[in-house]
Amino acid sequence: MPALANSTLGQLPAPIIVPTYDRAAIRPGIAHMSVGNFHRAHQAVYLDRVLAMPGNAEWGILGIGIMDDARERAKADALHAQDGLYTLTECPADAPDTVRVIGSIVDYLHAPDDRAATIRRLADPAIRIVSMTVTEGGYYVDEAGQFQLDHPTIAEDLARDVPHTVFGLLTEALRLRRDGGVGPFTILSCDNLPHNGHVARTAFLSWARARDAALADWIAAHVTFPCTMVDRITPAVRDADIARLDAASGVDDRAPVFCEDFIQWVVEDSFCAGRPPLEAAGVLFTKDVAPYEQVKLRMLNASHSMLGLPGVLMGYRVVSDIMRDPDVIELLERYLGFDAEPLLTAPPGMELHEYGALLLRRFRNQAISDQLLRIASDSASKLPVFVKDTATGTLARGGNPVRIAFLLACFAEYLRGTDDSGAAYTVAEPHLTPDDLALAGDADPGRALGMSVFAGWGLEDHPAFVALFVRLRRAIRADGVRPTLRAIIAQ
Ligand code: CS2
Repeated sequence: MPALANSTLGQLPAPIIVPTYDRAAIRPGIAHMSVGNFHRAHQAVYLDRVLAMPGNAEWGILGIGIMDDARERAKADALHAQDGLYTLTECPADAPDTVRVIGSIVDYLHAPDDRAATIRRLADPAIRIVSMTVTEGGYYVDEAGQFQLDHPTIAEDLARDVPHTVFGLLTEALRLRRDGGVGPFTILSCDNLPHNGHVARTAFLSWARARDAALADWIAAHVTFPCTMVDRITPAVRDADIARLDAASGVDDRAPVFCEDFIQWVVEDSFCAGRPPLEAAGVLFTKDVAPYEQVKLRMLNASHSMLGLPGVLMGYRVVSDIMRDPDVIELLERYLGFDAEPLLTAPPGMELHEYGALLLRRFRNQAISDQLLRIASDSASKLPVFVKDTATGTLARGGNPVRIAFLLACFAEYLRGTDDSGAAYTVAEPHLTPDDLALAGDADPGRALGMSVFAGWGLEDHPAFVALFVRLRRAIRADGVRPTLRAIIAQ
């Protein structure tokens, strides 16, 4: 098997699609902070398409790893060894997989190796956009829309000469750019958050203001923060997946990615230092991203939580398996049709019921085995983003809150770390505090609604909802998720 690198691109097995552009001529114009699998299956694909069109050589990607851990180190080593190349296996539901080598990441820095050098690199005038995928919980903006300056991670970072967080790295790079007369770059959030550009603006301006008010003023006046809606289901890649993907492709790739064939990116057209012609690569530019992101977060991502949290407790581990369960399909259809859709306004050209049907087809795709534990992970950050507005909206309009109460009850039970058959799984909840976990484990099942994840939901103002939540948690504990689900399904 050829090891993937620039020098072996010509020797790869025939069906593999390889970059046709001259990678040596490509220069980074976009820096991407935190190069996860999602970025590599999504934004990097759009840029790969842009680079294949003539005249766009200044829009390559400089990947930047920010986490100081062994996984990020290994990723940096793999991408360096492979000249930034990797295979992406796209898996349609009803056609053979396609393997393509993505060439848009032309350089990669592991920031913890030398953060001052990373900041200097971000001050290079050639970098005109800095995009980021740092997860829902990575913005440190609380339920009231305030940046958490007193969070230990942020407070420590503000005290450092050379900061570690994405906020500090970019702020210090913007200082160098201002002082050097270079001008700003656009900061482009690609995380699943409503108004992600506004959230990013709050986070960056708050960090900068706490560091240097004059610099914050300059950033506020010059940097733009477009909102985006991003979508492509991209499972986690475990060691067994690497072996499987490499055996199927015939390429020795240390960092392969796989995903569904669906892809969507809706972007607010507000770039302060230019942008690539992404519309020619399939990106939709619009003035108002909000309706697209609301629909995606409250339908797709919330449905995912609706599969992940009950599913893990029922013993399922992959989406394609749970999508064969008629009880779960009914739960999902009712959630979408009766809970989520009535509160949404479809963006132009979109019909909500069709969108919901397409989601179910995407989830049913047997060619990707997306992990329910991936989806369930960090639910403390995800539920406020994916489910809160549907919950508060349903309660406000006097709708039936039973499916939402069931989901929240499953979340509280999921935190115990064993499923209904007693099998243990790993609970990955980096944003829950020991106090939160104590509330979840309290003998009184209702106290779980006091966890920080539910701050600002106003659930305590709805005693009937609290009573329903308590009843469902007791039922799950006594009988398990399946009988509890069957009992509520017709309600
Ligand atoms: C998932 C998302 O992590 C999650 O909870 O819902 O990663 C989802 O797969 C993507 O947003 C799809 O675009």
